[in-house]
Amino acid sequence: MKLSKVLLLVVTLAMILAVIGCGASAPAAQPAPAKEQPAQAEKAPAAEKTYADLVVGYAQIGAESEWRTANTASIKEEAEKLGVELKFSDAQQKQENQIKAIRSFIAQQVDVIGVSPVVETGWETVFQEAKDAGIPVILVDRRAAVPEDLYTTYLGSDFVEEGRRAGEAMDKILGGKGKIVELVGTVGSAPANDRAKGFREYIADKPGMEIIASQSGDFTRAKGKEVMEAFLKTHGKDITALYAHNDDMAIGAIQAIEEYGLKPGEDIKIVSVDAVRGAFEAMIAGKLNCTVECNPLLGPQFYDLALKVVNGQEVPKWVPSEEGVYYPEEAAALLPERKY
Ligand code: GYE
Repeated sequence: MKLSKVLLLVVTLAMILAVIGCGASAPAAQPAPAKEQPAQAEKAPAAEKTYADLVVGYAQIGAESEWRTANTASIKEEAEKLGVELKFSDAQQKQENQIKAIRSFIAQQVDVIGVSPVVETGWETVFQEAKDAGIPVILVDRRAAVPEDLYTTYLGSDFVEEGRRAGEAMDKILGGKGKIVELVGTVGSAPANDRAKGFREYIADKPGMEIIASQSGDFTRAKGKEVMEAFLKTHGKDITALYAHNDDMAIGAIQAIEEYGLKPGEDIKIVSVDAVRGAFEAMIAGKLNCTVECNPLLGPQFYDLALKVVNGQEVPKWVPSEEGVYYPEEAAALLPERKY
C-alpha cells in the first residue's frame, strides 16, 4: 500500500512537471543535462592529446616562390600560436633532402610528419618506414603517387581544376584564338603535371588555341625569365599568350618580354596561378591578365588534422582548399586584403 502511494505521488509529480514543461517555450529539458554530464565527464579523462603535446616534423620543399614563403610562414606561425613543437626542415628543392628529413623525424619519434613532396614519385620506401614506426604522414600542398595506405590524408588544392580555370580565363582573354607558350612548374611535381593537364583538357575543343612551346621554369622567377627569353628567341612575335604555372615564373617572364621590346599584358597576354601579392601588383600595372588562386595558408588546417589523427579521429582522404580566380579590374580593390 505504501509503495503504491509513493508511486502515485511520483506519477502525479511527473505529470505536473510535464505540463509545466509543455507550457514553457524552449528548454523543457532541464533535468536532462544532469543525466548527460556524468557521461561526458567519464569520457574526458581518456588520454586525448592537445596541441601542447604535439611534436610535428615538417619536410618543406624550399623557398622557390612567393607562394612557398607564405606557406612556410603559415606552418611556422600557426605552430607557435597553438604551442605545437615543430621540427622544420627546408630541403632546398631536393627530394633526397626531404627523405633524409623524414628519416630523422622517424628517429626522433615525432607524433606526425607533414611533407610537401617536391615530385610525385619515389616516396614509397620512406613512407613505409614511417608507417612501420607508427607515425602518420600527412601530405600538405602536393600529392605523392603512393598507395593510399601509406599516407593519412592530403591537404591541398585541386591542381587539375586550377589548370582548367586558367584555360577558361585564357579562352576569355584571347577570344578563343592564340598561340600560347607554357612555363611549366618543377618537372614531375603534382602542380606541374596537373596544371598542364587541366589546361589542355579545357582547350581540347578550342581549335583556335594552340600551345606552340612548353618548358619548365622550375617555379622560380629567374628560370621563368630565362625560359621566356628562349621562347622569344625561337618564336618572337608569333607568341600571343603565356600560360605560367605560377606567378613567380610569370613575373620573371614579364621582365623578359619587356627587355625584348614587347608589352606584357597587351602584346602577349598572360595567365598564371597562385594569386600572390606580386601578381596583383602586376595586374594593377597592366602586365598580367589573370591569376588563378592557390591558397598557401595551410597551417591552421594542417595542425587541426594532425591533432585529429593522433587522437585516432577519422579524417577525409583529401581536404581541398577553397580558391578563386582574379582579373585586373578588381586587383586594386583586393590587394590590401591579400595576406600573401
Ligand atoms: O603554385 C608554386 C610553388 O605546390 C602549389 O609550388 C605549390 C606550388 C605553387 O612553388 O608557386
